[in-house]
Parts: sequence; C-alpha cells; structure tokens
Amino acid sequence: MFEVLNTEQGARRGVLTTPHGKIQTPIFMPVGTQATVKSLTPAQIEETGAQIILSNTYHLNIRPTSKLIEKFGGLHGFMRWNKPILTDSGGFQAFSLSKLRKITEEGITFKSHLDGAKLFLSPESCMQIQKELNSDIRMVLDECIPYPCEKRDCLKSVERTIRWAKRCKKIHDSFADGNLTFGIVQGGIYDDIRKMCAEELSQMDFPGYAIGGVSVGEPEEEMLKQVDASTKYLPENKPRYVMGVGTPVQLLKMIALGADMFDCVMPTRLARHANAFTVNGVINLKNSRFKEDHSPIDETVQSYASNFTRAYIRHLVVSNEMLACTLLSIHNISFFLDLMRQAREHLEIGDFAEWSNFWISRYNSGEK
Ligand code: PRF
Repeated sequence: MFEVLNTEQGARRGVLTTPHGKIQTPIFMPVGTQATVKSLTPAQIEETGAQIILSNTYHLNIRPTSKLIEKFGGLHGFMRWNKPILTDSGGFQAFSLSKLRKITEEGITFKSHLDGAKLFLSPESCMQIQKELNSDIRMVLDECIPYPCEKRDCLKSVERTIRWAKRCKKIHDSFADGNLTFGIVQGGIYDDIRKMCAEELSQMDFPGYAIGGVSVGEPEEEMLKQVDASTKYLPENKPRYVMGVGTPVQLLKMIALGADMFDCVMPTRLARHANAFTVNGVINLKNSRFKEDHSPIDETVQSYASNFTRAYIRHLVVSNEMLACTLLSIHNISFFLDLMRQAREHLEIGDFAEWSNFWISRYNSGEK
C-alpha cells in the first residue's frame, strides 16, 4: 500500500496507493472542509497539481449529512472530484468549533455550531459517516489535547484515544472496502506519552499514522520536537501525516523528521486576505508598491495565476473582486505543491538537506 522509494537520513520519498489512485509523497493536501476548496472548481484544483484533498466529517455530517452525500455516490460523486480524498474524523472540530461538548468513554456529545442541535460522535459512528462519504483515507476519532495540559490529564486522554483507535480499527476491518484508516498519535508535549501512543497504535497495524495535537499554540521548536518524538516510534513502511500544519519552512523541517503528508488551510486562508507566497516570503497584494508591477506573483512558480501581473491582481483585491481570491488560491496551492514536488526531486537525487537549507535561508531572507 505504501512504498518507500528513497530515504535521506530520516526523510523519505514514497508512493501511497488508494482506491482513487496513487499519491506521491511528501505531499501537501489542500483543504476542502465543505466539499469545496474555497473559490476553486475541481478542474482548477487539479490544475494546481493536487493529488489528494482533505474534507471533514464534522462539517459534512451536520450539513448536508453523510446520508445525503451517500445518495450522490459519496464525496467524489457529490463534488465531482475523482482523485483521492482524506476525511478528518471530526473530533478535533467538535472541540474547536462547538460551544458545548462532553467527552465520555462512549464518545463526544456536542452542539452544532450552526443551530445548536445536540449531536453525538462515537468511534463507530465516525467510521460509519466516513464510509458513507466514501473517502479514500479515514481518520480515527481522537481527542486533541489542548496546550498547555497537565501530564496526568494528558495521559488519561491519550489512553482513551488509544481505546477509541482500537474500536475504529475493528469497524474499519469489518467494512473491508479497500479504503485506508489512519491511527492518530497524541501525547501533547510529553515525549514518553507520544512514544507509548505511537507504539500502541503501531501494534494495531493501521495502514498509516497521523501525528495530531501539534500546532495548537505551542512554540515551533516544541512542535518539531513532538513530531520527532512521534515519527521515531512509527513503522517505517507506513505513511506519516502531520495534521493541520504548516508554513512552507515547517513542512521542510518536518519532512526531514520523516513526515510524508500535510494539510493546512494556510494557502487558501491567506489568499482570502490578499497574501501570496513567494520563494522570498509572503507578500500582500493590497500593498500600493505593486500598483504598476508587471511581474507575476512569483517568477519561479508556474500556475494559471502566473499569466497575470501583480498589478492586475492588486487591482482585483482593492476592487473586492472574487477573482482575486481564486487566482491567489490557485497560486498559493500551486506554491505548496511545487515545494513538495521539489522536495521529492531532491530526495530522489539525495541532496534534500542541502537544498532545504538553501530554500529556507532564501525564504527567510525577505528580499521580495
Ligand atoms: N486531530 C484531528 N484532526 C486534527 C488535529 C488533531 O489533533 C489537528 C491538530 N493540529 C488538526 N486537525 N483528528
């Protein structure tokens, strides 16, 4: 299912096979929470070079519901995207979005952030919903521990997350529908709890593993330490996915630590605020210095958006035109995917570390 093609120290270049096709790793997954990558058509998403997108159990089950989506051939048929889809389990969103939530051994009770309706998510129902969505990669129900968290509370939560993972795996195995379910390593900032969780999940033999509970307010150094403390204890022949991160520089640093997959709202969210990624850092297209700028957003990244000048995109931004958001999203996603393509290339050649250091210092030097 997952083949490691090259390694360079801890970093890996691989291929993951899913029911809707192969994914070349390391890879970035654009976020399509509501069964749409905001402001882009599936054809436009495909043109950015996206191999897989991410969607969400929590949101889609509240509206329009997984039962409805199932009637349209699952997420692929409903949104007309024919490549792989990963769905998050919803536990994280039940905690981050819902006003009221209660966690018991059975699952999570929460109130919809839309209309306050009382909802319940168990390991079993969360796997059932993801089956109805027919996503290629499904995530177990977990509890994302806030930062900071007392060690005692963290351990109690992680032990429950492990028991939930076991229940999810049982349901996953009973479906036997060829789709993949990933376990999620939690453990806050505690190396020994992360190690315990990674080892316990590894024994359950999931087709892949995620690292959760990072980028929840801790310093970047701590985040990298926790990714390291998790990847170290995960099997080498399975993909590793760091959930909800990060900046381009963070992605490169995590690839060096052995991570293979990432998702983040950053490229599309920043696009909505007129920010564009360049190899020299982020620029804001609202800025008047781009008023007569004939160059594309970034000379080095090819996408449909490179047909347009910074001056034109700035005009769209200041005129509040929808196309600004579309073009900036196309550019930003293409930028992240191109970065992953280069990382794969350098892992194949064997000079990833050297290239990554060069890339990071240029990005941080700030000459835009
Ligand atoms: N768990 C799940 N989804 C997530 C996270 C997590 O810990 C995070 C934390 N970075 C983002 N998305 N299930």
